[in-house]
Amino acid sequence: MKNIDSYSHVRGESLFVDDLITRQDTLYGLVFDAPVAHGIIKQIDYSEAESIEGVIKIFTYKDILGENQIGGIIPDELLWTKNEIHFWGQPIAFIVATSEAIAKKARKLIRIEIEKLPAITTAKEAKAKNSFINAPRSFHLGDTDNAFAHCDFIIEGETFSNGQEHLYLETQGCYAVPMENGNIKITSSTQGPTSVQKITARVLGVPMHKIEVDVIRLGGGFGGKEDQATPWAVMAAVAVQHLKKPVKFVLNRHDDLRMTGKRHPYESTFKIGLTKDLKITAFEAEFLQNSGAAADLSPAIAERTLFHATNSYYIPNVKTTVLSCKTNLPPNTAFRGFGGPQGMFVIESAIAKAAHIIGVEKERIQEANLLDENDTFSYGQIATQVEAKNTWRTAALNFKLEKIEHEVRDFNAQNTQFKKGVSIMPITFGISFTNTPMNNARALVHIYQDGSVGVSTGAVEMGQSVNTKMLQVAYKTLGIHPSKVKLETTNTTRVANTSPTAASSTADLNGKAVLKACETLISRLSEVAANMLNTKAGEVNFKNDAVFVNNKKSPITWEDVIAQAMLDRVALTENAHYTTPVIHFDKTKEKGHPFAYHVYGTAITTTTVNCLTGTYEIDSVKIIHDFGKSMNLGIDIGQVEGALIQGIGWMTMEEISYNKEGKLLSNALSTYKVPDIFSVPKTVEIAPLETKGNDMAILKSKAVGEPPLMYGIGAYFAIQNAVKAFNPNYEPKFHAPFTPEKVLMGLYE
Ligand code: MTE
Ligand code: LUZ
Ligand code: MOS
Repeated sequence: MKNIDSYSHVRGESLFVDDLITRQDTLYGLVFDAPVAHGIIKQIDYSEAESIEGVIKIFTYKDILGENQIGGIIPDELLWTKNEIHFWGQPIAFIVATSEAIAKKARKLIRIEIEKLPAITTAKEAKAKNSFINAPRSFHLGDTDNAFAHCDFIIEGETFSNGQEHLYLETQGCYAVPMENGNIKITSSTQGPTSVQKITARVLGVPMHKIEVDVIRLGGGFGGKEDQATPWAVMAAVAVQHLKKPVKFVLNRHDDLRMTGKRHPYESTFKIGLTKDLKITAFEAEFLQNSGAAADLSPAIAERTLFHATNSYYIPNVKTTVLSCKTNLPPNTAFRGFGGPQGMFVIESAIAKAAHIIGVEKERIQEANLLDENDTFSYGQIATQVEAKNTWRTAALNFKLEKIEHEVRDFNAQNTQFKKGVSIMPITFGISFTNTPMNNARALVHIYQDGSVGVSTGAVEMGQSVNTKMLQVAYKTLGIHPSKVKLETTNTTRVANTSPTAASSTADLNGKAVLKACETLISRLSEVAANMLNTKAGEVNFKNDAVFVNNKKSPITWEDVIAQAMLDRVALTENAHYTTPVIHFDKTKEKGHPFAYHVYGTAITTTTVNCLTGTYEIDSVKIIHDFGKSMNLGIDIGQVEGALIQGIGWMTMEEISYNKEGKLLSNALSTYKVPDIFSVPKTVEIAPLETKGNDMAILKSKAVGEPPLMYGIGAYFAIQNAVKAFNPNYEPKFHAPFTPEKVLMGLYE
């Protein structure tokens, strides 16, 4: 089954926000944003900008009829700021003009006077100044103090991992159109149509039913449109409310890079304790999350850092704390992995440092501590269907790890200018929104009277091919040809109160709802068919567009049954609601069973470092991944490849840079390097692990969107091993990304 979008994608026919046919009277929006990171607005003069022909109106906080509040988890973020500026790029006003060019011209004519205040740009500074988003969170397991007292080795250290720009190919954008009676229809490039609807209604001061949000598809989201697609849609909607004309607002790349939040940088400290047999008996970490100027999703992301702080290792005594530090950067936000990767980089760094000091290979410590069946995670969930050791051993065996390591040692013995390094990166990732109530979804399935089918869900297609998976669930359950099923746009009027497309859970949650709806339809249609064939409903089933009785093909087709159902006045529409069973979490105790299941895998990464220049190539990444029973291996392998490269980018080359004043310096693709075809590994091999799958995964096909990003962490340690092979004096540092500059300094320190 191919991705159902591939045909229109390669022909350039797929529709995105910017492709919509606009109404003749459409106006264009542009944000005027703060030119400093922290300060008090003394005065703004819009008069010159407003006087330009074609400028219709410049909107500010004064024009908000509802609440000037767009915060999701915590109400701490204004749509347009009033008099205080909290980050460089913070929206102050919204220019609406007859063209984008005119709006741009007007923006340059706005005069602003600001009293500058000192800006906090790092999490450490924020901590020193007691600047936090919310109270810290801590997870505890066992007794670390007691365990450290009995360790043979105790190693402490610190780590830094930088932010990461989402760089979705399609920038943020929306098109808001006035309908009758003050209703507004917004087409948005959002992962969270319901968030857009809810916050728009709040800011406009109207009930949610007045706002319809439609999402065709996204040219990538990667978490960057889970919360941060909302403000642009709300701004356009405020303008529509006042002007009663359609407003289009698609951010240009510079504005998008400057005004939106990114993956959170983390500064962390760790303390790890091991016994002589290399068992990790205690682990403590403090994670300083650079949250930016408002909460956004930071508290949830911080929480996931704690969930993944021990990766796929069993550590009996754990104490982890995360502090969401408030700084004067754009509010950082969801990014594939959602705080998990930042947590996992710290434990991997702790193990690497311990290995260096003890004088053993990192992989010996890793292997000695892999999770086993019935081990307890620090948050109290008992690990079941664990594949940590299985993926590790399968990778070592299938990819001939010993041979790889032998070849690397040989190579390093024979070469001085070039050195190779290998690393092994096991991963585990919990599947479910960690906020239990969010684990729900609905599907609305219509069978039309000609037998064709329309499926609506809360799932947003953003390149991960969730629509293809939904279509697979529908056609398989209904027993009809895939061409009979169409996936509708994601629309709040058809499927309401949805969770965002996120947490890798979209296919599971929405797929289960589709399954439920289709099963109900089939049981109803079985009665119709049984009547037609003078048999019992229990003996009827639907397959290959035909009706089968006791598995023998009858002369009756799918279309015949639908036609008869119409005559019998049988409902051909079904709406189903699914919630994940089993899961729960008690935040007062920080214990529970938050995840439906975990995904596992192991990657072996090999790199070659040029020890004259500090540049490096990733030779190969070989992965054994736990897909459960993949329902579409082509799509799932594509997800692993994409996530892996994105993870390698984060760990090796993507360097977000703000200056001391909080200005984004890496504000273009000339100053921010993302992986291209030349920097991807020369070989990528991904093999599925044979497992039983999990009943809470859709058709036993496990969630795949985020977990493989963390294979990219392996690249950091492979490069580090190559540096160690060249320079015996190198003191391992854990400061990502490991750019060629840092490699070069490491080679010659
Ligand atoms: N794949 C593509 N092509 N584009 C994306 O934006 N987002 C990722 C992942 N894969 C993304 C992607 C993220 S952050 C998540 S949470 C999942 O897809 C969401 O989709 P799923 O829940 O259907 O896996
Ligand atoms: N979003 C969210 C997420 O709101 N909750 C989560 O647990 C989550 N996990 C991963 C990615 N996005
Ligand atoms: Mo993904 S970070 O859950 O959008």
